[in-house]
Amino acid sequence: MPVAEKRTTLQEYVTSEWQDKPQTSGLGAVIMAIAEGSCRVQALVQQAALADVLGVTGETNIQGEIVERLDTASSDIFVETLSQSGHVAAIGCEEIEKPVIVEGEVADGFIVLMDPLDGSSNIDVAVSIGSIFGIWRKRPDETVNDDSLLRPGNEQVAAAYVVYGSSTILVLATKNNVCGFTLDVGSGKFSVTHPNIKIPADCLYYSTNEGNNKVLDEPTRKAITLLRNKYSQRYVGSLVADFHRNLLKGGIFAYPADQNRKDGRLRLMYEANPLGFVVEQAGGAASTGFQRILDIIPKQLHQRTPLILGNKDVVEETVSVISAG
Ligand code: AHM
Ligand code: MG
Repeated sequence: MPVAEKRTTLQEYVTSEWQDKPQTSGLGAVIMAIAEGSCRVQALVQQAALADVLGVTGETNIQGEIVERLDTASSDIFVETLSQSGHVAAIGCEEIEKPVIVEGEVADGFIVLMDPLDGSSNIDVAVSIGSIFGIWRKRPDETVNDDSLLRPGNEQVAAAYVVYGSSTILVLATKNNVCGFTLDVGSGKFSVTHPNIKIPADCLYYSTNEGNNKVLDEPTRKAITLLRNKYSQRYVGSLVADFHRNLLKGGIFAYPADQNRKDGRLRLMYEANPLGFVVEQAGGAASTGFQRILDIIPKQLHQRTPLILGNKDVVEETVSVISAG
């Protein structure tokens, strides 16, 4: 019997979690749209060059970064599945300059912010990549416009990410509950494999781009040195994969501000906020070095932020060194 048949499927999970709960009505459909999209994206990731999806499009995105063909394909797939879910009012996406306002908006709609393909530099070299989603409930009676997407991370109702690695795993976080589901490629179904994820008490790893050491300010360099002296280094260069390992094994990820990146490297709305939400629900913490990520009042859809997240005690210690100035 295929393994997936013996376990609770994602569909069963969302049905049992949220049916009869008006405040989360429709959220299950949004999650299943993410699952359907990620199933399609993982098929492209697996086929890679065979599906003719590797290489660059020749365009740069709103961040001025080179767009890989798989970035565009993933963005198109998730915009399609989320728009067709019937419960998404607007989508903000790393690859699309302006928000996608979904026609035929429904009253109980959600707003989804996404990085459809995280880890672009690893696409062509068969290293783990992923997708990241933050989910906000549309305000009652709100007519959605571009500004409707600029909500702080602490208003998220759920967040999810998918890692396309040696297996494909979807991690879903709602208030106080983080659950991991593994894809059975044969049936196309995700089933529970990692219930009730809590970040382990002991931090094993630190993940940072050591090549940036020379452009760090003195307090930040000191904070990274403390991490280097205590923990093993692991750095994939795909945020979602580095984050997932640290969540399951115990660890801290740091992409702080530096001389070349005064606002940091990573994006607030569809990288830092969703993963900040996940890590907090799993008992960890997420900070800029000076402020809780989820409390940032956003000004722009594509704004960047320094990001330090993982084990709460280690994040707090790191932040205290950085902010001591
Ligand atoms: P992407 O969303 O375009 O893939 O860029 C974000 C990625 C993260 O996944 C990763 O943590 C970071 O960029 C790596 O940056 P660097 O190569 O500077 O270490
Ligand atoms: Mg990314």
